[in-house]
Amino acid sequence: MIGAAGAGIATSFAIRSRPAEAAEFSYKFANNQALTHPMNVRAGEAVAKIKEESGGRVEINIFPSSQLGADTDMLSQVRSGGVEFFSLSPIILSTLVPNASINGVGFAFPGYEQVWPAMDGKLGEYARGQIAERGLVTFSKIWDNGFRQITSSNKPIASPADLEGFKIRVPVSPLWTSMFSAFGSAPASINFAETYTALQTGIVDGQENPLAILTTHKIYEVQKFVSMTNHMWDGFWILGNRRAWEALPEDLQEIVERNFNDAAMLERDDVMKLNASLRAELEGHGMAFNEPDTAAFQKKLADAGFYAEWKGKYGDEAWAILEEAVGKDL
Ligand code: X2X
Repeated sequence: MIGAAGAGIATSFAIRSRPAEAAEFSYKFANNQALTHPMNVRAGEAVAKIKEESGGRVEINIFPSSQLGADTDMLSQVRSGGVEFFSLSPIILSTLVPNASINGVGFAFPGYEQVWPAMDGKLGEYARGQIAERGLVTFSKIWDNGFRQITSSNKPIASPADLEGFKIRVPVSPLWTSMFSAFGSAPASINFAETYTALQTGIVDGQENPLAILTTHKIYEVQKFVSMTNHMWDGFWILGNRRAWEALPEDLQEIVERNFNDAAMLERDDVMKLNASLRAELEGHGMAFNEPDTAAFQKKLADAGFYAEWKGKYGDEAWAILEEAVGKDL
């Protein structure tokens, strides 16, 4: 009797937990961006294709806007398997993979002409090697976040002196804190999930992000000035939990990886166009733009010992790959 009842319970449990229409692999993809950001638009297309091409075997559900948690929590979750995929700035990823942040060195990249050959070439390969050593999976094509610009609620940033004592939100990463400390600012490490509120309540007076995010995240509602400093280039690696990745048979891995990489290429194009064209739209929302002389900012960092310090931290090998990628001595 007990055996029969037990079997009955096991059967009904099995039926309930695996309905006929459920995908064989049902994975979550968490990220910090709004649904309207090209990252989620293109990722949405990619997961639809993955479902179709896999004959319904792989279903990836996107959780945007830090719905499942802020970046630093999600980084732990993707390591433990709480989420299977998570996209993260390489600069924040450096809290786990120190040298992953090297693309973010202040004023290293002159423009996109240097970014993509570097990230699709040696510098990206170097970063992916470091990520793999820490047990996470990532795809070969990094997604674009963009060149970062400083915004403020109370003044335009026209010269390095304007950054002295400036209360600025920075993402959680030693490189960001170090860079704004070198400017003499008062950087506060705050996850993106709490950034809008921190600006709204005046915990900080400024933040820095690419123009696409100023629009999709409605930062224009809580900031007035945009200073086009282009101080660092930032992207998003899609990170995967290794066990979840290895559970996929090779043919399904191929479908997932190819579609995410194809989507990355489309997303790069979307973001570049947005970052080049959004000024008028943001002015329409009341933002005021200025274009500071960035050479003065770079000199300030050099004088403060920022480059020497980070060359020491990353080591000569990584630094040489960076200098070759950006085509200049830093
Ligand atoms: O946190 C930020 O500012 C963001 C959205 O740009 C990153 O993910 C680094």
